Amino acid sequence: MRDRETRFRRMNDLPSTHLLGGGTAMCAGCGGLLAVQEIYDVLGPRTVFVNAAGCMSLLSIYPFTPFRGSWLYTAMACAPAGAQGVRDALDILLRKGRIPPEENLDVVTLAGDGASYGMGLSATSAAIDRGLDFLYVCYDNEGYANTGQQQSAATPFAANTATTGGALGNPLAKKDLFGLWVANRPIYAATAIASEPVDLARKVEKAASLRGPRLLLVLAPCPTGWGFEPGELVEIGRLAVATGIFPLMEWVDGRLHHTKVRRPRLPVESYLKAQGRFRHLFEPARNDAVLQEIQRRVDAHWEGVG
Ligand SMILES: Cc1ncc(C[n+]2csc(CCOP(=O)(O)OP(=O)(O)O)c2C)c(N)n1
Ligand code: SF4
Ligand SMILES: [Mg+2]
Repeated sequence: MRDRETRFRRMNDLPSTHLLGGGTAMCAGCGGLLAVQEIYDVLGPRTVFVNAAGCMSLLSIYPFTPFRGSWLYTAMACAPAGAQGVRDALDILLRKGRIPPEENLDVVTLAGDGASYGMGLSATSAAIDRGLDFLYVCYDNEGYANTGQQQSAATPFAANTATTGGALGNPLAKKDLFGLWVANRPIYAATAIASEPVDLARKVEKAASLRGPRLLLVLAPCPTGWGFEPGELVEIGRLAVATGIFPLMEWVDGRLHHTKVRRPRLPVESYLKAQGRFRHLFEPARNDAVLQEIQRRVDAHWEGVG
């Protein structure tokens, strides 16, 4: 097995086709893929995925998909508009009696953070405004992973990506997509992660029981882009929750809840130092100022959480 440093460096040098080698499209230990599997286990085959271009698009190579349900591939910016078209078509077919009610499908947008936090945001906002009946699943691997992990609006402060390097890494804060959705007062919004499968399954069940715009924002640890071994996927996910850097939350009935409150929280450092993208904060010398700033931001979120 290659050591982490070599693999992380090599990842940043690879062209966009790096995921297609070796006869398999996806990387081992992909947190996004595990989340999609867990979500699909709950939703079942009466689902149509409307997928914005990204790593998950590699799951489906026309005319095949690994799902029993349906799959529609769209450009990065327009998956919610594609979801509207599919929903409208299904509604018309149902109204005209061309398909029986039992052939109705749940419409699920599946998009990465690059699409969701950036170029697809206006299509998302319009879909929420129209009250579109869809579940939006954002698998957030905190970068444009499919093209070599360039920085996105979801990249955390201080992380290194293919386009943010040096002693500090990304100087910007991660955009609050969950907060943007909540500000639009959707029927449902939640954060989740595959390494907390019971929490995730309950949220998918809840979301599936509701109608209207619904968000499931899933943190998707990415060994290739974040610089950890595939076998560490679940541990990285658990650390994200145990340190509080990724809060598990739910917005339902107009109220915000934290679904897992860990006391005491682990220092955020234990999550950061397990990943190549933060190595510059520890080597060749510790950057205490940045480490304390990251911890301060995490603590600020949890202040007053009961
Ligand atoms: C308008 C546009 N720009 C660039 C691309 C090339 N592209 C394909 S996938 C991708 C990365 C998407 O990032 P994200 O949405 O986070 O999904 P991930 O790759 O991380 O799964 C990019 C930049 C594209 N398909 N469309
Ligand atoms: S680059 Fe990351 S998100 Fe994309 S398939 Fe590999 S592990 Fe998954
Ligand atoms: Mg991404």
